[in-house]
Amino acid sequence: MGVVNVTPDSFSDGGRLTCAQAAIDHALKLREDGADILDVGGESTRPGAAPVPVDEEMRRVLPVIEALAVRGCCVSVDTNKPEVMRAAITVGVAMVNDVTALQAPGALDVVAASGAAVCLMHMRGEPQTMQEAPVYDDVVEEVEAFLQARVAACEAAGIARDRLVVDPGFGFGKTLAHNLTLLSRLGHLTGSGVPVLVGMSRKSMLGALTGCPVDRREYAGVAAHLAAVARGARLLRVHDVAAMRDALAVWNAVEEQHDGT
Ligand code: HH2
Repeated sequence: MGVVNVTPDSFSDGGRLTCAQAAIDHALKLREDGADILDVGGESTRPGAAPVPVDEEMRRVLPVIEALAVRGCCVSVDTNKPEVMRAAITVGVAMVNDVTALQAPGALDVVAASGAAVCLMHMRGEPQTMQEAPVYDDVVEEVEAFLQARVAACEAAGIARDRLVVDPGFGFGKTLAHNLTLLSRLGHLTGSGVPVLVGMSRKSMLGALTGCPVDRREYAGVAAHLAAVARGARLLRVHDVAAMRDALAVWNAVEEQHDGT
């Protein structure tokens, strides 16, 4: 999954794709680089980010989604607003990627009434304050319990299990230690049968581990995402698609060769 942020303030690429044509060109390049899904977002969720009004978010994402869908791309919309979800589904998204796991009033119904897939992500708190002092008794158990509850809520609302993807939400109300615990024990989530998506691309956990600024975290991101694949992750949300594609080509070739000895 390639990241297409149509925002002025995203943490790693804000302001680079604020006009629709630049975002469309970038997304098409990501597809050429090997992305199977293009994730279009119009509101940053970085720690401290300011909320964006519905109209403005729609103005940012809808022309981009429509242009990509018309070209046959598989597009997801990164939003937590039911109004944006509904409009994005109308212009052709195949998936709703919601960092609040369809908890907004009406969100479950909007997705249930469509055929779209959905990514349910765990976040502790809200972007404005989520990194202040996140505390868990057992981060893996708590994230797993939350995601299971959201899967159950989706099923109860009529969204079949085979339309669901879950995501532990790296960096969303989590310290470096929480993120590393979740990554190292990702097998607890991938064992549930619902495909797991992970997104660590360029995030501060990689900066903390390497000392690299946000524009030099590509290698660290590849390593982190391969660690997730080794533990069963099925979808990777990344900015640097070409690097990830090459790493996966090598990884998959080795896995296919492996005869269990
Ligand atoms: N991370 C970000 C945004 N959306 N969605 C899912 N499912 N998982 C993630 O880990 C995730 C996400 C944050 O990254 P980015 O979009 O690059 O930054 P910003 O929120 O500042 O636009």
